[in-house]
Amino acid sequence: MEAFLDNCAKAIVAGDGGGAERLAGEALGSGLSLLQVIEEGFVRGIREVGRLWEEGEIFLPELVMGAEAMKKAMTVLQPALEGSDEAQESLGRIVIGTIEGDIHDIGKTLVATMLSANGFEVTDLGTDVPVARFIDEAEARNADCIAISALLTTTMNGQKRVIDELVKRSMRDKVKVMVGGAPCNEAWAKEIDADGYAGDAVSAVALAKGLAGKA
Ligand code: B1M
Repeated sequence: MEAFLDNCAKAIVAGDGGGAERLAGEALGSGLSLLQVIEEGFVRGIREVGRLWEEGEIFLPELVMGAEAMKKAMTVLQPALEGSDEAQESLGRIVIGTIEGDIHDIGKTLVATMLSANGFEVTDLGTDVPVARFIDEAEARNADCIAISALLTTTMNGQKRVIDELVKRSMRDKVKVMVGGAPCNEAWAKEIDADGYAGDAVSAVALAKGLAGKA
């Protein structure tokens, strides 16, 4: 198990898309927890890529290759995660996206997949989503919650702008707001008056259930 997870991480660090895809395929039929394979294998790898890049040990093309390998693995694993949905009663409607100016989507997509697999009706708006679009889509879909991902310190303030705009449109009491992404934390959520922060996909599901009163 340890060795398998190490190989998953190494494939991402090496930017080896073929290897990552193959290992993800092996994980499918192995009886291993797919979430564990993602978090302790592939995600560990992409975080290591980030660290190496930050420390100047690798360059942007290698960062991109690591991300591409990560996406290949997730493309294999995502349908299986979604497949854990057992046509349960909807726990609520969530509109999710990565805030404007930010194109990081791996974590956001994982959160969206897990929310959907756990019974929420999820509308994924993708990345680089303008503040107004979060609100327009939430209104159009009568969403219970807006979930905003931000991976950059330069874009996280957009999460606050969504909340400010909800207040301006007198919608704040109708829609919960949850935030997440690497630079965010509980203190930030409190500062911007969000309803909650989650640090990973599993706690995002727990938080969403709590906000929906279904914990
Ligand atoms: Co970028 N990048 N990147 N990047 N990148 C970071 C975020 C960075 C920390 C790297 C570093 O310096 N160590 C750094 C940000 C620094 C900062 O802001 N302080 C950075 C930078 C600077 C940049 C560029 C500016 C680089 C450049 O061009 N000079 C550029 C920005 C582009 C833009 O968005 N405008 C850029 C580009 C890229 C790539 C395109 C190469 C690629 C993204 C590919 C893609 O997403 N399609 C990329 C990657 C891969 C990373 C790192 C290495 C990994 C991100 C990732 O996918 N992690 C990242 C380093 C890091 O995060 N340590 C980095 C795996 C993922 C599963 O985790 O996204 O954290 P994460 O999601 C988690 C939790 O955060 C949480 O649950 C998820 C699952 O556990 N979560 C939520 C996430 N969203 C949530 C929402 C919720 C709840 C929980 O509710 C709403």
